[in-house]
Amino acid sequence: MSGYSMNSAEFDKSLDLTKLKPYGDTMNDGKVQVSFTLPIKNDEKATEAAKILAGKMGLKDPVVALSRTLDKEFTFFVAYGSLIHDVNYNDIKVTTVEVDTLSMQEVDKLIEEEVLEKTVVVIGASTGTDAHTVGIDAIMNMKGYAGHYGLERYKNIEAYNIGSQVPNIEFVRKAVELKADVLLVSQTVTQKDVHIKNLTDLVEMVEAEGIRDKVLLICGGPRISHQLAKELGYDAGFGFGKFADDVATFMVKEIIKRREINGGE
Ligand code: B12
Repeated sequence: MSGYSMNSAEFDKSLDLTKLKPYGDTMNDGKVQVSFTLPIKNDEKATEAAKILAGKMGLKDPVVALSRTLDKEFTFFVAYGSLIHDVNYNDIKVTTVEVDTLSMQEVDKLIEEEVLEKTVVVIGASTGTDAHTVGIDAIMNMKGYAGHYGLERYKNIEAYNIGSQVPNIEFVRKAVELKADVLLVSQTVTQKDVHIKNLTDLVEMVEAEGIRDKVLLICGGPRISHQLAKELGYDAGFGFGKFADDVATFMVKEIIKRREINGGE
């Protein structure tokens, strides 16, 4: 029977969150699709190699749905099958930024009422060798992104976006010069873990400069999670689907919280 035709009671019974599997068109069928490239020419033997590899990935009854020649010696494959693995959803623990996101107006009001200085100074960049600007622009630019205004538009935030491929040392110097309250770092390229090394270097520089406890250090990017950020010594990390209002809410609430802990300093 297809999952689509089940009523909700039957549906609930066949869903076991302790053994969660991908859903194709029937509950628990485990259907997935994978794509990859092999450095071999596109022929029958290549398709067989792709099928065997898909089987070794844990796909039962794999089928190669597409093999496309990329070059004389490279072939792209799409294969599908039923995943033999499952996951216990109930056992999963994830560290996330826990704040109820406020609107731009609410954040501005909170700064006005609760933060002693007039404005919160924020400096942002894509640092190291990373040339991607669109992510940090999405968070900072006046016009914003996907219907969320960027930090430059906030009345009580002084935002400085200093671009991409900014050396960490220059970024830290600028933060000191501007007396920044918040440092925002964007990292998009994660090949060979280049982001880990760069983010670690930055934390070390901020510490060496003696400003670590005076600033909020926040990183973001498509493959950045809050958990990774915390592990690397950052105060928070924001990834895919996060916007200026999420980070603005976090930073302002965190500044207020820290001020309260330090007795209003
Ligand atoms: C546009 C683009 C480029 C442009 C960048 C132009 C520019 N001015 O930015 C150009 C052509 C220059 C480029 C170059 C390269 N790119 Co490129 N690029 C892309 C592409 C197509 C889109 C990225 C993008 O703009 N996303 C849109 C933004 C809005 O999304 P976002 O960055 O995730 O940002 C959101 C969140 O992550 C978060 N966020 C991001 N940063 C921050 C920071 C903070 C503080 C916070 C709070 C939140 C936050 O908020 C944003 C809004 O929700 C992606 C593929 C893709 N479709 O994603 C590849 C991609 C990122 N590029 C890639 C690569 C490999 C490169 C190159 C190395 C290629 C090469 N061999 O030369 C070079 C990099 C050179 C370098 N030194 O950095 C890979 C990265 C793989 C990896 N994981 O390492 C990707 C994934 C393509 C791929 N599939 O291979 N690229």
